[in-house]
Amino acid sequence: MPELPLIVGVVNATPDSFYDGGRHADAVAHAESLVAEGADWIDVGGESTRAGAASVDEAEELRRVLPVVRALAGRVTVSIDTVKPRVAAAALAAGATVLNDVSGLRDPEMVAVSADAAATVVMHMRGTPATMVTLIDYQDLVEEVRAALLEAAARARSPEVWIDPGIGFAKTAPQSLLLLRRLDRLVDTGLPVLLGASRKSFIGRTLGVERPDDRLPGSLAAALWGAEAGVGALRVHDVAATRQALHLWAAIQTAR
Ligand code: HH2
Repeated sequence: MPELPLIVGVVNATPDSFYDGGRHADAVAHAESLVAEGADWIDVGGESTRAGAASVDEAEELRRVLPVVRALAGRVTVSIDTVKPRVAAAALAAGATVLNDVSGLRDPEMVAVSADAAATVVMHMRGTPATMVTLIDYQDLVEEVRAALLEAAARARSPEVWIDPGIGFAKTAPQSLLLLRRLDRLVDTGLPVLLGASRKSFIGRTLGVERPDDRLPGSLAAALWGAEAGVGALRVHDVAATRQALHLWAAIQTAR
């Protein structure tokens, strides 16, 4: 069997995430169900990164994420999706082992916290979720994203570092498509690549599918594309469906 990318189940303990905000009143139960569906890794976040999302204070973010981290720690890989060093530190102390920083270790305090993680995911973004929609002028998108990710990865102090193109973060829909087409330029760094395309707006803009609820087919296409390109992990909302798609992709490759 070809090596399958890890499936990272998204758990947003938030009321306002673009797809699942407020959908799962009990974030621990939702995380448990994603583990039961076969997630290899759970990514827990307590603050939405969607453009224009309200910011959340540290105490509230911790109140949202820590119960999920504690419930899963030791059973499955748990990452903490935050840009706040103190939230990251507390989640790592509570049993998360991976730091997922969508701002790509721009904060020196976060760099220090990464020393306490077994692995760090550095994602590419420009500005902040509040400003990123205007920061979309690139001379050479693919090479600039690659260079920025290598710089961010070099700052990490954890033994393992993942890079992530940050689909939809300071990128238009055509730019997100181009980054997907050129995933080879991230895979060829030799660093493991994490891809988060699940239910994102580039699918909606490309295909005219307005509601995130209706974007599962496009999400599965992006996941399989990523698998084919050699990414190491797929960050998805739909674990069972992604797993089925990946397993069929793998079965076809070994058919004889
Ligand atoms: N995407 C989102 C959040 N965190 N982290 C990484 N490493 N890669 C991603 O692509 C990524 C991420 C946005 O998706 P979601 O968590 O579903 O929504 P929201 O930020 O609104 O909570």
